[in-house]
Amino acid sequence: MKYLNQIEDLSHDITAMIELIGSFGKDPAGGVTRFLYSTEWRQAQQRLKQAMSEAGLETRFDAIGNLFGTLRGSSTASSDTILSGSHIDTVGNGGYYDGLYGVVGAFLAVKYLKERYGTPRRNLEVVSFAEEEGSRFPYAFWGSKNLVGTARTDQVENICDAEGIQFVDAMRESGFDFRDPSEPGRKDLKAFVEIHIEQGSVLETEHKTVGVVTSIVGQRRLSVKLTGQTNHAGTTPMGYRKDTAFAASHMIYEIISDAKASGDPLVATVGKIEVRPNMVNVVPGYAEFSVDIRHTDKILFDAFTNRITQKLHDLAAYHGVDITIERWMDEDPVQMSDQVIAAIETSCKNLGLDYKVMHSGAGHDSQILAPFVPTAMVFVPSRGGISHSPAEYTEPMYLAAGVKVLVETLYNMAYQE
Ligand code: HGY
Ligand code: MN
Ligand code: MN
Repeated sequence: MKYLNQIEDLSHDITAMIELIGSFGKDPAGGVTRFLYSTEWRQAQQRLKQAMSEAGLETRFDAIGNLFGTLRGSSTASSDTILSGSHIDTVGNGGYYDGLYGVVGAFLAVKYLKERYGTPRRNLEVVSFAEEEGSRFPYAFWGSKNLVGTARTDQVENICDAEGIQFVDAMRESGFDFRDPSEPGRKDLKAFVEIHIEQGSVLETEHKTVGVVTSIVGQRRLSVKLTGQTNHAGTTPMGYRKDTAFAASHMIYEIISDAKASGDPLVATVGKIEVRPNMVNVVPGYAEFSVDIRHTDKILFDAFTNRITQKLHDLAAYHGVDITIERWMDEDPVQMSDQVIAAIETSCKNLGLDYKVMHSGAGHDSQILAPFVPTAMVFVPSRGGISHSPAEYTEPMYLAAGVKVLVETLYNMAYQE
């Protein structure tokens, strides 16, 4: 579609909108924190809804707080919908672009197509998923899992955040509630395309403008809890201790050493550690740490997970501490749709963009939709490969390139025969 090259520079609109919506949750020290069902989360969703309404899209929230903006198609016979979007929530003190770029990019792409080409044949829909990160509560992909119908009430009805606020209370105080479990997942979705920052350094290193994502890593998150014996740091001989800090550090050393020995693309991360009572002169009787494990290959993914799980139990026995291991996230590696991958590659070629076909080391809503809806992703470079950090940044020209690929792809999917 040639008009794209005449379209005024998208990058100004994209950066302005990311700044506008991204300001909800802006941390004075830099970075952004916009957790599910927080005040800043509600403000961001409401401001997005207003912008989508002003652009003439039909807007609505679903039961749990996913926001949709729809451009109705002309062929009333076909209730086919082409969906694009990403998540509005962030990690703690994260960046401006993770998730929000995909929401803003989808909105601006549909807005441009409406202004330039009017009513599409099929419905075009923008989604701002309520939550993807699993940052506030120990549950990830709450938004996209409710869209496809795999989220379950029992998974969240007894969880709370670090302040002890119940998930259900936070949801209802935001004006949302569980969806009707008897309601089936959407059947009208014919494709989902998500644009997202790469959050790694491959595109920048290889000087590529765009990435076309063919698969998304499997991802597991464990919460390991150790119970030993709280005791006096001065009067408890070393041989008499049930020291959970020592046990945890031994376990963490073994996990990371095994991951290093396993080699790429396996990654394992211990991002959260807590000991109690966390006093300088007390042997800690309780320790808790997180483990985030990812791999593209299911067999090797399972082998590593099983191996370190056994090792954790063996080390707990060696240190004389009790252990519980809760696996609160468990997503297999997922292949994207060949049909949608091909559509995105065609768009890149039509636009003369230098692209790379690649896998994603980060998790995304696309991995939740892919088993139900033909899905693929478009990456744009992250400066220095940095993400989940206030230093997260992508040059405006790359932001624009990603949106142009999306405009071209959505045009071919929604306006053509
Ligand atoms: O953790 C991830 O991969 C994603 O950013 N939620
Ligand atoms: Mn993301
Ligand atoms: Mn993220």
